[in-house]
Amino acid sequence: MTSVLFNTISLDFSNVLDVTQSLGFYLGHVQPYCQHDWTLSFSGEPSPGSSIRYVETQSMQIGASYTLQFSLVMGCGRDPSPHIDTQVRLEFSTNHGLTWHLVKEACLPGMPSCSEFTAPSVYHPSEFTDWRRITLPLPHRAWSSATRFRWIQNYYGEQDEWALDDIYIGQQCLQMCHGHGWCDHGHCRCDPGFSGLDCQASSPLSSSILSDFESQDGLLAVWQEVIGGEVVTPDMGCGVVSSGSSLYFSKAGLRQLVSYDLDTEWAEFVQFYLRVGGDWVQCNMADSREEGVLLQYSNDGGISWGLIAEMYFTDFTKPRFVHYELPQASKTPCTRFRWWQPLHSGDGYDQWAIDDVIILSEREKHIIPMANPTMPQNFYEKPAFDYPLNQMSVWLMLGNEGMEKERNGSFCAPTPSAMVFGRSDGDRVAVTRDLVLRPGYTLQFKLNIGCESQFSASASVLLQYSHDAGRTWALVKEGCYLGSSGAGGCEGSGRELREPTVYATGDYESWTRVTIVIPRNVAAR
Ligand SMILES: [Ca+2]
Ligand SMILES: [Ca+2]
Ligand SMILES: [Ca+2]
Repeated sequence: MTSVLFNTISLDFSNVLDVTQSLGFYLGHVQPYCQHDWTLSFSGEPSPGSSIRYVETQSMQIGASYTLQFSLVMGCGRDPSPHIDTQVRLEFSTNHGLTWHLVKEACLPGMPSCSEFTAPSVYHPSEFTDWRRITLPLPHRAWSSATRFRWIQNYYGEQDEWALDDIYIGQQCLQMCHGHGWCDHGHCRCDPGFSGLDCQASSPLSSSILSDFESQDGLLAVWQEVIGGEVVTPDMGCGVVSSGSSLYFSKAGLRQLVSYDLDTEWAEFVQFYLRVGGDWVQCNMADSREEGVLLQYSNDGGISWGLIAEMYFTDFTKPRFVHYELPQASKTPCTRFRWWQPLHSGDGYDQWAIDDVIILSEREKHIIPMANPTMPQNFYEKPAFDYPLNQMSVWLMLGNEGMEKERNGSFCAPTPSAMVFGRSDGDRVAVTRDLVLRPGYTLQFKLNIGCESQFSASASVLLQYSHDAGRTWALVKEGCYLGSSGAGGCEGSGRELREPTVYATGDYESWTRVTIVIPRNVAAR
């Protein structure tokens, strides 16, 4: 007796013989579907007495460095049936179909021993309104001399069609083509814009995001995927998150926001405003940890995701500004970011909203002309000290700026472009021109005092504001400590402990970024 040992399947469904040798399917048809010429598609009404439809592979020899890749579309533009679970599950069996397991198990916050947070290999129509490629490295559990795979839909109505195309199961390609190509018998066929043996970006990618979500048009110019969310005005959704409209996630199915791939080699941080739940009855509160929002990055086109931050839902019951330094591993020529809510209780539950997302690269220094300070909201980063002309438009007055000649350029060696205050013993000050500020604006700068680690409060730098053309000055933020009586400085419901905007030698011996949300009383005029 002889047996054919399958260890590679590669199908574009143009050859029916290949298909029938590799796959067995129930209620599926090899036919054109949703702009693809040949596919394996599942359509039609459920037949009486049968509630499932599926496709199953032959038994295959699967080992280390095997991969599974396919294209999936669900509904092809038609909305899924409400209130039934029409998801398609991708499973494997190593005992001839006796028992089946998900190829990828869910790994969510709160679950023990998760190395990274991932969605399971269960596909919801909201993510597959058009053809999408999925690439999965095959886990150790799936290795055997006789592994089968199946795609299965347990429940469906007439409109819950789906189709598969371009199935590949076999040896992995180099770096999984970085998630930007098809793996074809071990070789990458790169997507447009990517090239080389392992599909690197052919030309440099954009390196910044500034998104204020003021209109639905143009959203997809900045974001690759907005699933389960839409731009809403302040009187809808969860209310004002930062300013004006926000991106509000409330729908059934997947809820995620994914950026395009960015060149983040010189990016430093990501910041945004987030709210989970809201004050109005229609915007209700998440009630478990998995219903919070995760911020993740991917260096391989979305195949795997590393964590930047978990936004725990109870921390965001009010709109909150957050700022995260990017981890070193997320700084590559091709990195994307996603905000993902792993679980929620369905359409109209556990809503969240995001606003004013900024990812900024050193390569794209910007300056907000003071003549037109209402341009990009709350954005105010790194005046271009390289260009003296720009300085003049920012600063009304500089006192003792520069260094004495013999020490010039010697301040804290690695400062290619900075404003240095080192002349004389008199006041050393930088005063901006008048700015129109609104609540929610942020102020950011990098600071270095003395370039030494010895603490001293005797030569602190104060950050102050004036509402009366410079006659009187007050700290942008007063300190707020336990037991402090100065209640005026402790605004907000949280009455959280807070440092004043006073910066002392020793705390700022290396260049340190300071980010301040402009308090309401400072923004008001
Ligand atoms: Ca095809
Ligand atoms: Ca906005
Ligand atoms: Ca819930």
